[in-house]
Amino acid sequence: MSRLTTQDILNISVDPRMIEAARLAYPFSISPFGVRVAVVPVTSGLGVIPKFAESVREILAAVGCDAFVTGSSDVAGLSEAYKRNADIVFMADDIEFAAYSLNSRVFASNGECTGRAFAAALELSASGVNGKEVLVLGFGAVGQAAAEYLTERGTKVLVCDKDSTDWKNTTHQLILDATSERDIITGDNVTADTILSLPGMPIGVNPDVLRLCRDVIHSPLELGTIAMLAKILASEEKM
Ligand code: 2YC
Repeated sequence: MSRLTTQDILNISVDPRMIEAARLAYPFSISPFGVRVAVVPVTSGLGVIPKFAESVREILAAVGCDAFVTGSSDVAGLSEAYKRNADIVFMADDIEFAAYSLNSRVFASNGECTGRAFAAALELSASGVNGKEVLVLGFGAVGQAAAEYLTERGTKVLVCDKDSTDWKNTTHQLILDATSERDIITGDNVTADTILSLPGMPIGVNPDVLRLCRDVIHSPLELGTIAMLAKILASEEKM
């Protein structure tokens, strides 16, 4: 899991396609409006990333949540979240970025939610993936969740590791890059019909190659964060 920099999250923007993709990945009908969400800064390990907690708050507020960043960090921050009647707590250390419901035992992990949501966004952009082939690069938490979602949708999933060669000199219409490799996808891999879904950070494609493609799905924090909220709302709706 690559660590974001403040530079990566300076221009946070939420677009309706993200909510649609998150709802496809985790179907929910409850409105997020008024759901009280606390974002707790965590100082362990490499410490706080300036603007990280505020960016998560901004994203959740943009989808209608009543979101706040706790004044305290770490355990004191968690207690503050309880005292301020939060329904959900978002927090991240160097290993895990997760969301916990304070009303049920449901929790959401960023890796899984990011994988499913970027696969769902690819499905929306391609107007369906049933019976089509998708190249998934990288098989960590994000790649596995993406491959699982695409398989559920009847896709022929071709999972390749960043070092394997059998995809390097071939073009693909649908590619999901879940590695954190820079410039892993080249002009030899895309056509004007190619759609790229890029959950990996840093982005694995240089701008010249991006310009060759039909569509590019990339957001450093927004789509994964909204998908975590969707997973909790969807799970609690089923209860
Ligand atoms: O500011 C804080 O509270 C820090 N403890 C946050 C550390 C986040 C580290 N993780 C990442 O930068 C990202 C995750 C958002 C998803 C993958 N890597």
